Amino acid sequence: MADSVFNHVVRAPEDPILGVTVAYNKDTSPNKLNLGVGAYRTEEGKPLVLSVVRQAEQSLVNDPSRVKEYLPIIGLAEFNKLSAKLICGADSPAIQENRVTTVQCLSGTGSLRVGGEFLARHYHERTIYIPQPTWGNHPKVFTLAGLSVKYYRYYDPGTRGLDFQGLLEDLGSAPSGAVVLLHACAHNPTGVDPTVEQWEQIRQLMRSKQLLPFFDSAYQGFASGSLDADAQSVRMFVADGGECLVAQSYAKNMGLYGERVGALSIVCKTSDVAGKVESQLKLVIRPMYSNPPLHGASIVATILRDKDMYNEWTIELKAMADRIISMRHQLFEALKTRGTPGDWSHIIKQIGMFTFTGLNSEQVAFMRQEYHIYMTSDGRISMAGLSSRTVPHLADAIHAAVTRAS
Ligand code: KET
Repeated sequence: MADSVFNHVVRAPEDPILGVTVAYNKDTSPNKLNLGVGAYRTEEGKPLVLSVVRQAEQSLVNDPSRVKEYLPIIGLAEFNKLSAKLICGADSPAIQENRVTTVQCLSGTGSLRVGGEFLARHYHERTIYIPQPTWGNHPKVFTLAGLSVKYYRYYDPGTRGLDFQGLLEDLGSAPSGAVVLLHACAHNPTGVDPTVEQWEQIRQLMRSKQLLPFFDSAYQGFASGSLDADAQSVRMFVADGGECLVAQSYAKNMGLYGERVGALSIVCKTSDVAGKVESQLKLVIRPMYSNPPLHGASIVATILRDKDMYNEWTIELKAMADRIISMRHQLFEALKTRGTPGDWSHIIKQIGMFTFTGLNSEQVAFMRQEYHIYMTSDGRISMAGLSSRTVPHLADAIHAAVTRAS
């Protein structure tokens, strides 16, 4: 209507990641393939609900004592406790000393946002350094939380590896006290993680400069297949007695994407400080969404508290991680067989859900146009969306893009 009070509103572009799914859904080709969003698919190309999750849901449904009351502002207490243990380690002194406050949030994104707003209100340094490149939502989340975003060098396109020197230089010249966002494992989008030795150097540098670590742990278990191994970076920083923040997501590792279940933990120096921090986190959360949803956190708590279910989860998680690794090998071999120009060994070297292919935005557009293959414009493909059946199609498309469209 011409006289709408919203006439001046301009149409916003689609989200760079979730918008890929919107475009994919509109495509009518039977061969279309969505490698955009990081969401696990089975060999049959179907979304997967873990069998241990089904089991947990069944037991929740069958329990007549369960009600739908509001959770407290900080969520389900048992879920929070178990989440802190999952990331810090069951025998973590920080947990035993009551120095960790954990609040249930709306998955990884909500945890980052709540942590960001807490820092903007109560921390003396408002600058957060995030890696270049990083998950596309990071700069937006932290800017809207009230922090000022700067980048540190992370990835070297030349070597398709870590720009470790650049990282050390940029963190070394950051102002004392600045917040630093670190991907706990399976860096998105590059699939490139520091080695344990490099983590140790990062830790020493950050502690010597009082830089405050804010870990984003969205892929625990997805990198190596082991929950403990993938938490090692975080645990190194917790073990030194210093303070840090951790945002956890159960979207990928428990397949709970749409349930929006995650946690923010803030590791403090003393339990007194942790208690005060928690009281302020409530003031961040209450006016934002009041309190978090019950169902997803109940599933997670059911699984984490039960030894058998927990073990079953680790087996299913390892199977997902292994299938992704096998996709890496199949794609690498398929390109080798086709004699596709270039070195594609990064496909098997990179870690986690994604391959950062090195394809440019024209090549990505070409593959969408001609092959109905959807990925983000930076050339990131979700290996979890691939299957043995679709690898040849993708390899054909990459081969054509590299040999014709460049
Ligand atoms: N951190 C990272 C690094 C990340 O990749 C995601 C999601 C999140 C946090 C947030 O996930 P949540 O669902 O809020 O727990 N990444 C995938 C999905 C998305 O963009 O929302 C992706 O990169 O495809």
